[in-house]
Amino acid sequence: MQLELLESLFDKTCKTKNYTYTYGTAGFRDKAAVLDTVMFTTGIIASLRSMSHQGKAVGVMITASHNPPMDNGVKIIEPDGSMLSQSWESLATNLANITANENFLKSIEFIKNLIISLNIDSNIIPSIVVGMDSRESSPRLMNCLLSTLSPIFNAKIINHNMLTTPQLHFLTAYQNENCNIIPAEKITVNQYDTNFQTAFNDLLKLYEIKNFNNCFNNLIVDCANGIGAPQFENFIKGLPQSNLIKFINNNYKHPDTLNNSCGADFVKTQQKLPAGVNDDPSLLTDSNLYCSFDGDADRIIFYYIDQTNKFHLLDGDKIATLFAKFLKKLLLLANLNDIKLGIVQTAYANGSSTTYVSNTLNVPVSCTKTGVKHLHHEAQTAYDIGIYFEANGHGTILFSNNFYSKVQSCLEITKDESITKACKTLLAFSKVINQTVGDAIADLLGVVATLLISEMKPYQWDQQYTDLPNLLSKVIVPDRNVFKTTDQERKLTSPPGLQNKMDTLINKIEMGRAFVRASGTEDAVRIYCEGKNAEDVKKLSKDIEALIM
Ligand code: 16G
Ligand code: ZN
Repeated sequence: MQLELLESLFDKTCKTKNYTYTYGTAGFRDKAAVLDTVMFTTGIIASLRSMSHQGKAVGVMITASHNPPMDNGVKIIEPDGSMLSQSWESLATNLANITANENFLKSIEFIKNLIISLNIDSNIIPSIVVGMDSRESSPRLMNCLLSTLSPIFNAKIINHNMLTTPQLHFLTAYQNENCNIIPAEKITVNQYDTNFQTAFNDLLKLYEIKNFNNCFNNLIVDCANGIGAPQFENFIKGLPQSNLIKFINNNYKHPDTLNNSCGADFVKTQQKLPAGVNDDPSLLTDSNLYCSFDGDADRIIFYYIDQTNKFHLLDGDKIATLFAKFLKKLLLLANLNDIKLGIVQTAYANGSSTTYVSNTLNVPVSCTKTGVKHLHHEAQTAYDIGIYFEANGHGTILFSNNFYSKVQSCLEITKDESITKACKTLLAFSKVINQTVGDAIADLLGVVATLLISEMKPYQWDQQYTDLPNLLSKVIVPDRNVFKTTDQERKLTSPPGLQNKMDTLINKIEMGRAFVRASGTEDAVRIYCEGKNAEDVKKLSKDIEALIM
């Protein structure tokens, strides 16, 4: 390693000193102004990660998702498109904090030890795929990230510039899967687009669907003024009926408006329409379907208004149950009863959805901690078709090798037309879904295809079950780290005695349920409450807040 060169790059780039970084629920996230040092070290960690995978491409995405415009963040993507392995999260954190708080030689010592302890061959050339969202700070932080890659590691860099987080996950995996056929520099977002456009169009062809008006007049897409806007505007050029799609909050060239009174997080937590819908009265009708992306388009939630203009949310729980009902029916039609279908949720899932999945759909349901990596892992290990969604709209479906081989062999054997069609639908549907990570664009295609094939309007989708009244709030406390949980974040173990006091309050209300957890992306503690009666829920939430503050 050229130590002098590394030291001069370090001096030039790492202006933030005496600062503690934490790898949160989904990477490092903070005020953009303090991220220079951690971007520099993340470039180094990504290179080492690629070298430890024999030079396979590793992705690095610069984004802070639904956070406000002045924040930013970074996360590393494994060669198969999944999120960074947890053992490397702590390595990334340690290097960032040594670099920010100790002298340069300590960072070098850490890097050298890492190379030795992980048996990394220093001759391997790393391959890094990078991308960023539309924030104002992203290009500056990209320079910090890239600073060591060529000079120190001689890395092969594919820079996709601005794209959505799930596009980068997909393209990282795609580059590795096709490394013997397609040169890395020929891979662009076009491959992503063509892949999902073709999958969607093939699925609709199976049912000869040409017209979307059975389900909705217009599909209104709120892009949170983020990177999803240009990417999806371009994407729909390859879709039928694209004239029915109308955009709002697509002002990505004004990054100060990002996530401001719009986007998936706003609509889900406020339970109301985003800014922009009301500007044009023609957009507001009960025959439209609406959806909101978040700032980097890895989440989506849907909604509609009824004839009295009342807002109805179709969140991640509703997306999961829509998919589960549809896929279960196909499995039954094809007699594929030994393919294990299941849903993975978090504690935030509405109690009604969990009851509906278990009692009405008769589909097994698991609960994990918040954060895609936990849900993804459970969906992958527990089921052949693992549907995972957080209530906030982050999720996807994973299809196992066992799924593909069973459906393929059924297709080869059967002479029955309806079984053939069910098998073809299952295979075609699995291609519409981005199996590397939750993806607003792919999930949108999945939802629209399901509604069209099932001939369902938004209000009929909503009729599956009725959400229990619920409230999510956040409080700022002196030290959120004292809030420790167990049982997939459903119970507190610390501060001592708090859970017992909460239980007394929860038991007082009908169908009461509540939990408290420290946020992994913000300096705050979140309180979730639900119950049969909205007034009770409000009171419960206030009472728990009072206990905490
Ligand atoms: C991140 C997570 C999201 C989770 C949220 C919780 C990923 C890719 N994203 O955005 O899944 O719901 O954090 O935030 O894992 P919180 O810890 O602040 O409540
Ligand atoms: Zn996001």
